[in-house]
Amino acid sequence: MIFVGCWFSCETRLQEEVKIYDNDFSQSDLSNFESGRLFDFNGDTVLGYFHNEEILLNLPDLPAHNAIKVTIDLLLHDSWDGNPDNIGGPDFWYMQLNGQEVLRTTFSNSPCESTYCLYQSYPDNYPRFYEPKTAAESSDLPGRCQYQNSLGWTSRYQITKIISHSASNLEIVCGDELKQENAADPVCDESWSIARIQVSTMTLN
Ligand SMILES: [Ca+2]
Ligand SMILES: [Ca+2]
Repeated sequence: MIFVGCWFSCETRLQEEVKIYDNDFSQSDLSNFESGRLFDFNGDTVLGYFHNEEILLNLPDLPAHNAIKVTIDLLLHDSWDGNPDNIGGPDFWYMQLNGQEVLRTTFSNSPCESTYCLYQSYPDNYPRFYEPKTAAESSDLPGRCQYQNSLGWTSRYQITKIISHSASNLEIVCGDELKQENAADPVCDESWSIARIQVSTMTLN
């Protein structure tokens, strides 16, 4: 038995974990997606890109379980502005598991100096104030469109959520509310994609 920390209580222990889904899109497999599309980013096939859009992944026929773990490798392209409430933001990204919002946050790819910094809420829910790219797994990737020839304009995050869950199906929704009223082409200004989704069912006691 493996001790899994204090997500539910400090006595909670993991009895079983079953990987039920693992898709890095290298096989162009979109079979469980209600809608979706793929593109090539920096040499890898990824799910995307999106701007003011939602994706929905439906996983039926799950084995018996009482918790679920979802891990998403998220790519944030170009000039995400984080928290500021103005013509450029806030730039929200969210995740829902069977209708329950488990993350609603903002991201920022902005430069950060003492005189200028657009803060983000991740790794917490909005509104909190962290420096741009806090908790990013990598932040030296090229942008997708506006800054496609510059490194440092796509950041990659690995986001893991564990929730209490026992239904026989799981519906994963990810989406954004991006705002860039002063851009001629807002989709080029900021967008996101997903490099990998992993899902495990868990039995905790
Ligand atoms: Ca922007
Ligand atoms: Ca924006």
